[in-house]
Amino acid sequence: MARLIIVSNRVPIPKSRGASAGGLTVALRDLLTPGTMWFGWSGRLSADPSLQPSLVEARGVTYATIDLKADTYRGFYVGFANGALWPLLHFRLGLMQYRREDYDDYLSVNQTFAESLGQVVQADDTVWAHDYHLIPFARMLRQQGFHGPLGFFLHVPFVPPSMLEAMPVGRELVADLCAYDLVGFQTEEHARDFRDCAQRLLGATVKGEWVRLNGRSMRAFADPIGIDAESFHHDAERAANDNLVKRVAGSLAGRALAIGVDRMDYSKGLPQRFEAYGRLFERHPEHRRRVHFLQICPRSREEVDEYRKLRIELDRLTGRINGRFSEFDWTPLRYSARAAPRTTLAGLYRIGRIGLVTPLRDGMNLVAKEFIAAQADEDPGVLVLSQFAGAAQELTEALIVNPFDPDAIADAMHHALIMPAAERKERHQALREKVFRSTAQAYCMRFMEALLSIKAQSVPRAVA
Ligand code: GDG
Repeated sequence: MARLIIVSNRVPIPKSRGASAGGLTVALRDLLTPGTMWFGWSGRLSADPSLQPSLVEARGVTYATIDLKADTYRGFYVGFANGALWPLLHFRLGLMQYRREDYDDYLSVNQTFAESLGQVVQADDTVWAHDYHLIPFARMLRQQGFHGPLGFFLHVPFVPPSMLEAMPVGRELVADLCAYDLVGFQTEEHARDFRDCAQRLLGATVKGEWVRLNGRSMRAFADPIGIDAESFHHDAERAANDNLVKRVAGSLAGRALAIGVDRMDYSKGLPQRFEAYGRLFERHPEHRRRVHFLQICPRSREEVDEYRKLRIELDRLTGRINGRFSEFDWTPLRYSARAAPRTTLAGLYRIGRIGLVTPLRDGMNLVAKEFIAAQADEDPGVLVLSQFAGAAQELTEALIVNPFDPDAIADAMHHALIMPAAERKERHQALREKVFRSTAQAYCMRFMEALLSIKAQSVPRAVA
């Protein structure tokens, strides 16, 4: 029977019935029908791991995982994927730390994935791999003899040729992406940048969304990811009874809440956002004592030096802002490195008068969409959104800001705080419609349709 096999670095094996699902599981939920397989790393390291995946079944879905070797994993994950690729793809060349041995480990883990999946994949399966950890995977799975449809979705941005050239193995990465049949990007800009790289760096022929290289064609298209807006909206409504949400609402004592929710990552523009919040009180002192900013930023990737440095920087900035503006009965900035339960998060967005989403660069940014979905239609909050989040391509009725300009963010916060209810509702109505239309389900369906329609065409496929 034809199966879909999803491949990602980590595999979200459901732990218990009530456990809350992670990002990718929520996005792909509609595809997790009985018979589907999800393949990837178990999260365990061992000295001599087996290539034979261990299988766990939950609700008809098979979760197939393998262990990895500790030193190879470090080079793959900490070294190449997050020490070189992540900064590159977020336009941070200065943070890119490329080492040949890390790239070798990256290739080696991809090879292990391909060989292991090669043991269980069947000729009529369809394979969909996710994210920057798995760029060479298609080429290697092909070498295992798999000829079925092979798709890939890049959750993070892509870069233009002039930037990709700084990566010593940039050409190899683009060529490896071309080994997929279909590559999805969050925005048209990212898809175009990839096609430009294929053309400029490899001499590929590009026609529309099709790229032809060495006699074979693949398609690179935009497929913006979404959320399950309906259920998130209901979660937010129900969360009015959540104890933590009630406590936070009570603690505001009538002040407006500005809320930010981000993994603690340097791409999210957190220092600039904190700086901007201080500027708000300098430029618009009438808001002193009238607003609280709550930033939730669970720690992330602390094995990578740059993330540890960010934490120290945020601690320092929080101290500085609170030291400068606090009064005995008002602390302007609350910042927590602990993760909040998902329902609590939904409830907190809902009581937010401002949603602050100001990444310096972001594939999409689901927080922007969650903030919109959580709002009460009759009294909605205002989204302040970075022009460099993929979400800004769709959510044009938000207050769009340049995240490198703290004064601009401060002015947008001021604008949001004084915005008349009629304008808030009008903007919200337009945003809500988009978030409820461009859902996770729509994202999955678009991708699967595109992938399966490529399969239906003859091989080799012509561009002309
Ligand atoms: C990558 C791309 C792209 C955050 N804090 C808590 C928490 N979260 C949840 C949010 C949201 C998710 O994590 C973060 O998603 P983002 O899209 O904002 O960002 P990345 O993690 O960087 O994701 C990004 C995404 O992939 C999908 O393609 O949009 O551009 O970088 O859902 O709500 N969830 C809970 N507690 C927290 O404290 N429960």
